[in-house]
Amino acid sequence: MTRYRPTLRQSDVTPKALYLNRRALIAGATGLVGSALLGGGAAHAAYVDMAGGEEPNSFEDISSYNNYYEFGTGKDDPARNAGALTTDPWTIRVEGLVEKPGDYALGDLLEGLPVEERIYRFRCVEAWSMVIPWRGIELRHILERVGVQPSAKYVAFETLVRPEEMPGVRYPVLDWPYREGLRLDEAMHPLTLMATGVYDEDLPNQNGAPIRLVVPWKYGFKSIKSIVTLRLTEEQPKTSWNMSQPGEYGFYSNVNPEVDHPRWSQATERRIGDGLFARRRETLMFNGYAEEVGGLYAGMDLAKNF
Ligand SMILES: Nc1nc2c(c(=O)[nH]1)N[C@H]1C(S)=C(S)[C@@H](COP(=O)(O)O)O[C@H]1N2
Ligand SMILES: [Mo]
Repeated sequence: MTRYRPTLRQSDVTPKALYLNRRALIAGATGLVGSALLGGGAAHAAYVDMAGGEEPNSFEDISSYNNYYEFGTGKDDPARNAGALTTDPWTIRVEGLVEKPGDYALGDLLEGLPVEERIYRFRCVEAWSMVIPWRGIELRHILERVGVQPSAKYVAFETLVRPEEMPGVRYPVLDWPYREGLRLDEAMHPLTLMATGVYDEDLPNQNGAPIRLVVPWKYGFKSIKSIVTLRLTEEQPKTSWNMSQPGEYGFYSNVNPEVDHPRWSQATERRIGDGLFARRRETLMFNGYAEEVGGLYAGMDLAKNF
């Protein structure tokens, strides 16, 4: 397939050497040396910083500490096992309440849509976090392209299930395929990305290549990877974690320091890459995006609709 690339190449606008340098330094020496020399604004000039100036995690952190149960439940399983996944060609089935349903080659579905480069906070429900520079397309542009019918109220997403290449799906840890869903207004929000890259690389397989959802104000599990189905529905779709443990994982799953998980607090988080003895960080309402997305939930009881 056509590798999905911005018209303006990263190398034209970003000092790519800095990225490579930074990564080499971090790999070769200590993280401290790398980030002290090359962290901060200059190296991320092409990205819109939507993480309040916080230092992005290294490419190594982002691509080596993952959750992707199709490749195993350990944090290092995806990096070890996902390399074998074939991500080209890639087809996305668009179905349900849409004007133009069909099986779309990924390149055709994305062709010509504006490419965004944004640094977002990412907060996992297990109370760790990262700051990640994503490349992607706003989901709303994809939905506009396929045409949403007026009766549609939700978007359902499904991940590929390919047992030959995904050792984890042989085990019933979740009811495969991995499923997620958004209310239509959440899906249409400009912060909601379909990511195709991190830093100036195509998405590593362990991060959900060739395309995954990113919803920065929700817990990480909403950001479903390696998407093969988009379905517009009238009913609220089933989601994997809610099906598996409904008392622990709701449909909304908005980051909320005031609503604890039944088994642990959500008030603070551990930033991946901080030293073992570093202070935990305060978790922010809607992961710091309250100003942008708070209005979507006006009048809702967020302790009930967790
Ligand atoms: N298909 C699929 N998508 C998934 C998961 C998964 O197990 N399978 N894990 C989720 C969870 S719990 C998190 S925290 C994020 C992790 O994304 P990252 O590995 O890119 O940081 O992916 C989410 N998307
Ligand atoms: Mo997660």
